[in-house]
Amino acid sequence: MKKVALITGATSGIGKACAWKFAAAGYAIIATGRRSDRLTALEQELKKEFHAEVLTACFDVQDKKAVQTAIDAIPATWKENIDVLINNAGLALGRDRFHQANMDDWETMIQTNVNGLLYVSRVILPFMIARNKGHVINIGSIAGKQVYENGNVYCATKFAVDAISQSMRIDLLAHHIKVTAIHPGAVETEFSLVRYKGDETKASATYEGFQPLTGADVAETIFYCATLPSHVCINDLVITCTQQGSATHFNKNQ
Ligand code: NDP
Ligand code: 8X3
Repeated sequence: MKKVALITGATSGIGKACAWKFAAAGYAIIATGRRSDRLTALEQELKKEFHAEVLTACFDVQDKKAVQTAIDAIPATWKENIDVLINNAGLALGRDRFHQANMDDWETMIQTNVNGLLYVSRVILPFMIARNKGHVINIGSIAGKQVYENGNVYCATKFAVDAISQSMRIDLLAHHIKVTAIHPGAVETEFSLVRYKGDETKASATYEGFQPLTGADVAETIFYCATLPSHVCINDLVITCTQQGSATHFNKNQ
């Protein structure tokens, strides 16, 4: 069987760009997300464009049972041969002062960005361990390296992704499984539209005055990490656009 990549959050942004990048390189793709119409469209695109082998699995990473059921339903020849797991599904909701933030938003971010990543990894890793190989690529954020004003719980979830990635790497060392954490700065995707709950003005203002990364830029980097020789593992990688110097410093166009 071809190399297999399972990508969570493949319906948009960085995850979708990864599906295109890995499919173009001949990987078989397991694409997941909650929006089934988008998964179907992606499957059709990748088959048409690259004659790719594609499976889709529609589930909410927040739901432990749904994760298990969806992965149980993946044919054994696919799930037993996953080479790369890209834990990408995630979101920010709101950008409010700590004492004014919506606690449901907090719960959704923790449940998705932390628990979802844990659930998917916990179910997939035994297959990698059985083969004594594999690569887990966790999508953190520059917000998991430096906190910023009103970033509170989103930043905390991404700090957690950083810690989980470090810990996973140690626990999986004996099983020859690579763990890479990728921490992007600003990437223009649907991320801000989700964060600002459909407010297009606020979402597009996020990227004003500089040229942000695209999902494809990040996918290129992920692909690079995934295709290094078997004895080489990028542990931790922060990627920003050239006009971003930290979580909060930008060299904006005058
Ligand atoms: P998008 O909003 O474009 O994509 C997010 C993806 O996550 C979608 O495919 C969405 O699919 C999926 N997703 C969200 N919630 C769930 C859920 N509960 N269950 C399953 N899938 C879910 O944003 P990005 O591509 O930018 O974000 C991808 C990752 O990159 C996230 O983890 C984000 O935190 C991180 N990141 C983004 C940055 C940015 O500036 N854009 C910078 C740093 C990190 P669906 O809605 O169909 O379920
Ligand atoms: C997304 C980047 O800076 O909006 O993780 O948190 S940021």
